[in-house]
Amino acid sequence: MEKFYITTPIYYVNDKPHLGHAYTTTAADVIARFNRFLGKDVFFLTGTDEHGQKIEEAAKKRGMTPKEFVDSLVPTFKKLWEKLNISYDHFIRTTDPKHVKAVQEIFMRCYERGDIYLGEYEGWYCIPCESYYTEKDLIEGKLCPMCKREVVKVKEESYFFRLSKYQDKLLELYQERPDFIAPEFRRNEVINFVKQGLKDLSISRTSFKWGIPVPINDKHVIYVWFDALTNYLTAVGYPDDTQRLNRYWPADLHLVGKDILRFHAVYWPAFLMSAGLEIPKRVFAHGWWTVEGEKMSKSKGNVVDPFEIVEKFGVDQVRFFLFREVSFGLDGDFSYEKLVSRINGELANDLGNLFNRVLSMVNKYRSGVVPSYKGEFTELDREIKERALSTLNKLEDIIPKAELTRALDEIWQFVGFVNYYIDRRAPWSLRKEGKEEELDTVLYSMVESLRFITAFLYPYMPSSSEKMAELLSLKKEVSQLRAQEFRTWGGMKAGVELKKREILFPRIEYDKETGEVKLAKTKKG
Ligand code: ME8
Repeated sequence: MEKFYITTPIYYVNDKPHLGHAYTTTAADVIARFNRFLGKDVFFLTGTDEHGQKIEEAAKKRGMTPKEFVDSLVPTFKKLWEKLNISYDHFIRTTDPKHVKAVQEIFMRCYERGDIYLGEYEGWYCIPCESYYTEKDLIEGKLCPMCKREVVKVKEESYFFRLSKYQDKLLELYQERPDFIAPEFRRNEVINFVKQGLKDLSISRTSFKWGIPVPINDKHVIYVWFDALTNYLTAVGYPDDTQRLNRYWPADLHLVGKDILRFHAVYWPAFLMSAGLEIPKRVFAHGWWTVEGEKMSKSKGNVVDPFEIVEKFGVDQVRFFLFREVSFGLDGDFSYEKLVSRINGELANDLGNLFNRVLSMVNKYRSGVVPSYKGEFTELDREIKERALSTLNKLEDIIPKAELTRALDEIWQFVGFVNYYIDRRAPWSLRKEGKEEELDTVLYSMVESLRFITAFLYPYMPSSSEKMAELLSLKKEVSQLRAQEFRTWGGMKAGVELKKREILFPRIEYDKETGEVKLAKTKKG
């Protein structure tokens, strides 16, 4: 069985999870679910990044040990993933003893290769971003170029990784494997960055203790990024479980936000080359969300709390919105109005109404029982069939590449086509004209199309898809549906009794002043 190993970043455990975190993880979930649907052996990893200076400082402020502090924070992430219906296979923590061992092992491999040496680091460091900067990177000589907070001067003994040695090898990698970094414009950014020249990277610190000790010198702890990136190896058995490692490594897809692409597409492959390990197949960087035109920030008080929006609007409504509203890969803007408009317009009207129409017509003309297919009568009968099958082919091509918005467009075109098919084939007219055989084919085609839509939407909206499957009386749970059941038209069994209609996506009203969400008075869909 083909494998598919997909990862999210491991999140900084002391940041309260916000929409941005939910975004990366939900995207990974969509891709993981789709790959399971394709019949692959999926391993989907997420977790928490728990070492570093800022955690040590935050724990101290609270009078806790760093370990007590991080232990108290992990459950919030796990709760959020449950709420968002995230089907991860493993949750890794960088404080896991196995991980500590893996990081020390890879450090030593690079060291033995001659790629790590002791020196002195003098420069600037942003504690919240855990990133090093040179003087010229800074804004106004003192602010971090990423988060715009004040940086601190660091001067200390440090181990360095010979990143400069890997400059040409990295450029070769990007040339030989054009798919390694996506989207394309991000790939170009990375190539330009590397062409400007790479400096050796400081990979250890001595001024604090909360980290993984350098095995040959316990005055030093390993730089959090060297530590964090290694999680992708730890989770698949590195260094001891070679069977598991050979099964899953290299990772098929690292999904990250644009801010951490450099770590994944430059530093990470260099570390792996040095350690003699294979390079992941692809790193995809998505864009960032702003909120009503502004950067999300605690000080502005506009951080979107994923727990709250899921509670108010529904998990699938939020999941759908994230990939429908903004082309995955680009930056986008969140607003409550846009969310409500997608829910009412596309979920309640386009999709919800489609289910209602089909169920009520099968109910009216065939007492709720799926008729048998009597062959094609018109060009449209052929077209609906072809479109269902070709949509699946397209999804198969684009979802594994993380083109989540394009894939949803394809699905929505099919939803639109099914609505169009019903309007044009007008079952009510066929009834009037006494064309009962033709009516059977049209009703069957409508129901069979819903079966395809249920499967197509499963990765994006798993619990709604489950409800759709119940309405269609599909025997299997949606998570057990497999692409091979959708290779030919006709999987829906004749004689099956459909369930009564149910409102899949209620229309809602949102009061901007109070933040209250109500069901809309005129219910459609
Ligand atoms: O970077 N819009 O963790 P992190 C979209 N621990 N995505 C956003 C966002 C926004 N406004 N804000 C943040 C780390 N993100 C490291 C990772 S991996 C070996 C170590 C995304 O908790 C961001 O792009 O800061 C990134 O993918 C994830 O949230 C980062 O989370």
